[in-house]
Amino acid sequence: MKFAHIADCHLGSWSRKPELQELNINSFEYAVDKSIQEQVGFIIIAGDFFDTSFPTNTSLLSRAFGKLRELREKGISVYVIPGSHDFSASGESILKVCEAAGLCRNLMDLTEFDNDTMKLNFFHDKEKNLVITGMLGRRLGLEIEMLRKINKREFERELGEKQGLKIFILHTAVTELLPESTKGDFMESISYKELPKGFHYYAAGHIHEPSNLKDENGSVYAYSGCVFPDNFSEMTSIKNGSFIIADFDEQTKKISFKEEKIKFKDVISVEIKVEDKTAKEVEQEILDEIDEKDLKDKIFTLKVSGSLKSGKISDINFDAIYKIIFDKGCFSFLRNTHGLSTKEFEIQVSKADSVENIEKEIIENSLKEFEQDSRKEKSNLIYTLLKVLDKEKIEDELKDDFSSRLVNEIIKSLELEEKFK
Ligand SMILES: [Mn+2]
Repeated sequence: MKFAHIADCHLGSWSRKPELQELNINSFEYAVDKSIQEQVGFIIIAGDFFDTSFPTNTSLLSRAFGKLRELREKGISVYVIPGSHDFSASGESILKVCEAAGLCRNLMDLTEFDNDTMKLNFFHDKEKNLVITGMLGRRLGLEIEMLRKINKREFERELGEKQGLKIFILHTAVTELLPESTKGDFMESISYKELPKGFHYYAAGHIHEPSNLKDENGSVYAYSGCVFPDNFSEMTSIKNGSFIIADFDEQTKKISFKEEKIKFKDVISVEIKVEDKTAKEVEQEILDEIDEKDLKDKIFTLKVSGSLKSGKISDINFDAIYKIIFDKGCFSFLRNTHGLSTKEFEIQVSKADSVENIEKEIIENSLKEFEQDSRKEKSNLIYTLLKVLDKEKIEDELKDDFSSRLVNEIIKSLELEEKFK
């Protein structure tokens, strides 16, 4: 039985870069087409299928749904779990809509969780001789606590009684599979050794770089990688997307798999450190770098960081730089100057490279004066509220409906149901 393992599609991401948003969805379509070609029996999407729990871009949605429909018509099942991005505390999300339309099976409902206990049920696809379950991803790695609450002995016993290909889907950071680039960053993670045993394949999402390991029983733990880099730093480090085609041998009960690259464009990256240079010198250095490069049809990333000796950041003529880049036929240009400051105006410029990291920095700084114990509690509260209040009103949704949806999500997220009965 062949199957595809896809994760972190983040459909709807790159909303300010339409050409990259298009490549992002192309990448997902490519992964599906390739899976059909490979005659897989089913496809796993291990979280962050969409970039938000309620995407509103209808052309994007119809393309995504169109692909899912194609799969259904070919008898290829799709199993999904929500990830940290398309998770919603109320369970209301686009994935629910997909499932109701019969386009995928959202395994989130296999989880029975309250604060003390955690029970995970199995889904049995008899036709495909498949036993599958999954644990959704939540923000800040909150799902790790849930994973640790599974009664493993009971769960493994139940699993042992079942026949067929056994798969566990997760959207969480596995310690042994963290990429080099995240070492040193604080990231909640769980060792693969702590996960319930007995599955043939652990289909993981959340870490966008592909990696895998095999344990002593031959079980495979794998990140398929994202289908397309999701931000500036991933564009410079990961550069292209990937997914996995796996094959389960019914006789030997062994899994073999190969990583499929998804690449439509080359990425060229330049990084300039400006220490002890004037704005004009930096501008010239950028121009010299560009001059040497063949940017035709490429994605070009430019990172400028450090503190200028003299001159203002605005003295660097980025308009002229843009023009030259696009005259060279560049497909998409990404610039990162967050780490650039000037000695003339010492402004605190965040070195964080994503909105999430900037939020994190601000929150951590503001919590410094609190005791260690209450800090964790307060930061959980802030992140929960941030996540819920991040929602936007859906087109045509009435104001009242929107606000009551928000209030309900807050009550649910903060577990205040008792008080608002
Ligand atoms: Mn992701």
